Amino acid sequence: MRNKLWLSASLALASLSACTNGGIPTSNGASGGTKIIVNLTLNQQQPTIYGLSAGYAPPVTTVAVGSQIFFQNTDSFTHTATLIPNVTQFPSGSPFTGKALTQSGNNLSGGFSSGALLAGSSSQTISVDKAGTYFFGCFFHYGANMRGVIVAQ
Ligand SMILES: [Cu+2]
Repeated sequence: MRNKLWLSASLALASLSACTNGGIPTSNGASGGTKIIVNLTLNQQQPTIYGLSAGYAPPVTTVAVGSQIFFQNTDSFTHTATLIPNVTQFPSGSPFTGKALTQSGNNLSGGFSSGALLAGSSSQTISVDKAGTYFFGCFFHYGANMRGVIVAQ
């Protein structure tokens, strides 16, 4: 029951956000830039120099300042890709609040969340605006090490 209610809410959110993103398409891979695949089924946990990572491919994405990225959920589950601000390593417990479920932000330095990304859908386009190491993760599966890193240089 609770799950069903939640699913309806997230579907409503997803359709809302699809209409409010400055005309940039938000579904089916139409977003621009370097694609980070979101799939906890296929991308098994692996070590990185930043710690264990699962669910994102690649687990560490290196991109140039001035370019763009986006996330595409190819899984059959809902995920998020949400920045963990102001950290130099992955926090041990989940750093996220319910705000992660709403799409927000369009650059790395200002913070972002894909919002609840339904199966098959893509995030907004995110500008790589400032060099740095950016940690992010999934609201739903942080405890399963669904985490990744973007290195902007
Ligand atoms: Cu997830």
